[in-house]
Formats: sequence, structure tokens, C-alpha cells
Amino acid sequence: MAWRGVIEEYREFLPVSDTTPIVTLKEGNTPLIKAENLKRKLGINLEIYFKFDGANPTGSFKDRGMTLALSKAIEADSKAVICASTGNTSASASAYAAKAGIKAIVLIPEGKIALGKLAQALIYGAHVIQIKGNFDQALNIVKAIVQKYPITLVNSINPFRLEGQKSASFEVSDQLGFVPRYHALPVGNAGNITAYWKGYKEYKKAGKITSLPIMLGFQAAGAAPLVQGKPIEKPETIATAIRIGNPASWKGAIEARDESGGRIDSVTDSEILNVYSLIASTEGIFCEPASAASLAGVIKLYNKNYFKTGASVVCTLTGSGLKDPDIVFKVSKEPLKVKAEIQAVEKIIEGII
Ligand code: AN7
Repeated sequence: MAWRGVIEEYREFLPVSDTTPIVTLKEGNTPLIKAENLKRKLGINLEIYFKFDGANPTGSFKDRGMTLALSKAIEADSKAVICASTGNTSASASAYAAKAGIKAIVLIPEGKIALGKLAQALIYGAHVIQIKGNFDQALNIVKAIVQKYPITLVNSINPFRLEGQKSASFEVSDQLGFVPRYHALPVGNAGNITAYWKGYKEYKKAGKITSLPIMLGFQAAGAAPLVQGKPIEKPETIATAIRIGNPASWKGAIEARDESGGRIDSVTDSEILNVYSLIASTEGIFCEPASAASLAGVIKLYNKNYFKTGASVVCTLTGSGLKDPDIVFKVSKEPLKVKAEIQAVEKIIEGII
């Protein structure tokens, strides 16, 4: 049977009724890929799998939560949704609002989101407002706006977002046929790690799985409030998706860490970029820089002998690299240019093979 989207596939775990209108772009069912080449290349004794959520309809994991947030907004007769975003939330909210036939208003930090994400919000027909400030300031503004106007907030403080995002841990369990020993994620606003942990616990309670993973969250070093134990006023990182200084789901992330016996750590921009490029060139998966923080963190901990040897580790790759192709030119060589002549190309080929 064709995949029906995360709400229909996991209806029994989600707060929907027979009369809830379902707004879906058939999100979910994203590839789980074993990273054999990478294991060999790094000489690392771990069974690494990628959950590639960049393969969702708008190119990020946000779609899992947005299908539910928009379905519940329509059920409540809402006429508009609003969010603050580092880019992916705005892209996803805009697409699902378009599908639902209601307005989307998105606030983004000027000059600090990937061009592809901005392009998505625009083409999906959202009202895009750029603020001269960062994500944390944008989130404070939208929280105030929804106190005053009848607009539904679809940031992850909307509980339906996290309910939908739980589906990723269900899928990982179903696709693997077992629960990984470790599950690693990039952390920005900390909604996703909170949602995964909730999902794993609920799946276990329902008897679908018999163990729980150890949760590992990784922030960018310049935007690591959870690691430093205090909000960061001016977060900075090349991974603009996770350029967040005061995560809304702070408590949820700490609970996931402590209940699972895991860790929240940081990785530098240069570690992120190296791994971003490595994942693409060894495994054929083009993820965005923020996504690479998951494996970058795993490598960092591996080098500190953190892991049991041979353990299974799932790394979620949260978004598609196609959203931000500019970054490629920071880590790759320019293509060669030659005359349109066979000999000129042959000369180069002989240097390659
Ligand atoms: C690719 O779009 O916060 O820890 O406004 O786009 O759940 O916030 C995006 C976050 C990881 C972090 N990877 O997830 C937004 C936004 C990618 C992301 C995260 C984001 P959370």
C-alpha cells in the first residue's frame, strides 16, 4: 500500500479524531541508510545509520510536525499560522498552509537563512517578514503577536509539532527492526530531540519496542546554550539552521539527556563542515551543515572512547543540502574549465584515472 503520511500511518499515537481534517504532503517514510563506506573510511568501530529526513516533501524533518500542526489548526477553524524560523520551519509552515488553504506569516532573521529556504517560503505564498535580529528575538515577537491576534503559532512550542515529529523515532524502530543503542541529533531549539525521546518512550510503552536508545544532542560551538548552561545572547555558526541562543524546549532536551543517560555536547563549525562534505562524498547523501552536527558529534565522542565498540548509532540528518548550495563552495574545489576540445578533456581524464 502507498505511504499515507505520518498521521494516517501512526494515527493511534497521535491526537487526532475521525473528524480531524488531515493536511498532508505524504511526509515521512524517509530513508534509513547504513553508512558502510563511512565506517571504512573513518576506521570507526560503530554501526552507523543515517535517518535522512532531508527527503521529506519540503526537504526537512519539520514536515512531520507541520502535518499535525496544520491539521489541528484547520480543525480549530484557524485562518492563519505564524512562526519564527531559521528557515526550515518557515519553509514547511508555508507549504502546509498552502495545502490547507490558509495564510502563513513567517519571521526570519535578515541575511541569516539559507537562500533556498527563503525561496521556498516565497514560492509557497507566505508573507515573509525579515527582522533585523536573530531567531530568539523573532520567536519572542511571534509569541507576543499570538496573544493579541487570532493566529495559530506553529513553532515547536505548539505541542502538535512535537507530536508529529515523534513519528521519526517510530520509523527508525520499524525500519531497523530494533532500537539503536544511541541516537544522535543536531540541536537548535531542542524540539526534535524532545520529540524523539517522547516517541521512543511511547513506542516502548505500547510494546512496539523493548528498549530505549541513549540520546545524544549536538549544538554548534558558537550556539551552545545547553552545553554552557545559560542562554547565548549572540549565537553564531555557519550552520544557520541551529543558530539559536535560547532554545524553547530547553527542559525537554535536558530530560531526554538525563532520562536516557545521554549527552549534549558541541561541535565546531570546522568539524561540521568536514563531516558535511564527508557524508556527501562517501555515502552520496547531501545534507545541510546543521544536520552534519549529529555525526560530527559522534566522531568527537568516539575519539574520546565514549562508545561501546560495535554499538549501533543512528544519526538523524535533518535537512537537505540543496537548501544552501553556497556552503559547498566553501569546502569544494572550483570545477576545472577547458576549451571544448577532446584533447583538452583527455588530458584531465588521464590525471584522474
Ligand atoms: C536542518 O527552522 O529551528 O532542535 O526555525 O533546520 O528541533 O530546533 C530549525 C532547526 C536541526 C534543530 N537541523 O532542530 C527553524 C529551526 C535542521 C534544522 C535543527 C533545525 P530543533
